[in-house]
Amino acid sequence: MEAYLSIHPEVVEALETNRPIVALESTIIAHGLPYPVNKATAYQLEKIIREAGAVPATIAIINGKIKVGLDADDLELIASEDEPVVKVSRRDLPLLIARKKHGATTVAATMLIASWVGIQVFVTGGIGGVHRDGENTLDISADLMELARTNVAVVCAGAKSILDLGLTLEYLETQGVPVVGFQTAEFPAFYTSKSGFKIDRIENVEILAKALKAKWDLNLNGGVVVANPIPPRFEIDSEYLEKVTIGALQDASQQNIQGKAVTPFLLSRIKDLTQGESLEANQQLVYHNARLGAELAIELASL
Ligand code: PSU
Ligand code: MN
Repeated sequence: MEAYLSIHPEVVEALETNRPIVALESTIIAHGLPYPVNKATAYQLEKIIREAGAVPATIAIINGKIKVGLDADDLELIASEDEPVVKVSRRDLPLLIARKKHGATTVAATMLIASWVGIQVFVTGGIGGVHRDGENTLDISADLMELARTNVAVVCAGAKSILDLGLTLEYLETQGVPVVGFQTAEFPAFYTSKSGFKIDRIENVEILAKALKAKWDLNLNGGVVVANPIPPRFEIDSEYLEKVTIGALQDASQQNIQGKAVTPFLLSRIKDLTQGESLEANQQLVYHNARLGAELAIELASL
């Protein structure tokens, strides 16, 4: 295992001294946001986590090496469009490592790597899920299977309504994955706090940390979805979003987009169709998640 990993000294020290650590994914940087906004966002996320008293650990693959905690050169490489950076989920890890390529890790791959090094809290924007028409296409993100088996709490703003949120929640229920709303009883839908789907409301980080401890003490393996709604002032109108989403889905089907290209295609189309309006919302919701993730990591470290 060690031969494949390169852990940043700051993260090594935090692990050894049981300081709170928050993992961050890199697909959101490489494939979720455009350059140079993505780089600025990545730095800002790390800054927020540090200021809150935790240590950030952004995860990516550089020249086939799994890196936990990136330096400035790594971040530049992942963010810039000059070199190919492959979207890496669980199944893509072996080939990418063998070929010594660069990769940006999805929620699934980031969770997996975080768990290998002992990081329990991971902050992202939104998780993948069951796509619309997923009952026919079987397009179900590997993020959901990873949540079923890997012991990491994923702080997110729910999942985007490009997905079928009802089927996504059903799948997570079947797999025994707790989905909790942070101070909300409604599953948030990324750009909006509204989806119409009810989830368990959790009132504060103390209860959340205790619930995670209980889950893992009892060997109830798997993750927890901590759904943290976008702050109201940054929300996008949900009717408008639905219109844009339908347009993006039609484009994807006309252009016969398949496999792991589907999610990045839809995200990029929505960004274009909203003329960038979604960008600010996207950044703000991840920052909001970073604050909660740091608080949670601090609480967990104190138990
Ligand atoms: N959802 C978003 N933004 C993203 C992603 C999902 O709102 O950037 C990324 C995450 O990295 C997630 C991945 O793990 O897309 C899911 O891809 P797929 O549907 O191919 O599993
Ligand atoms: Mn898919």
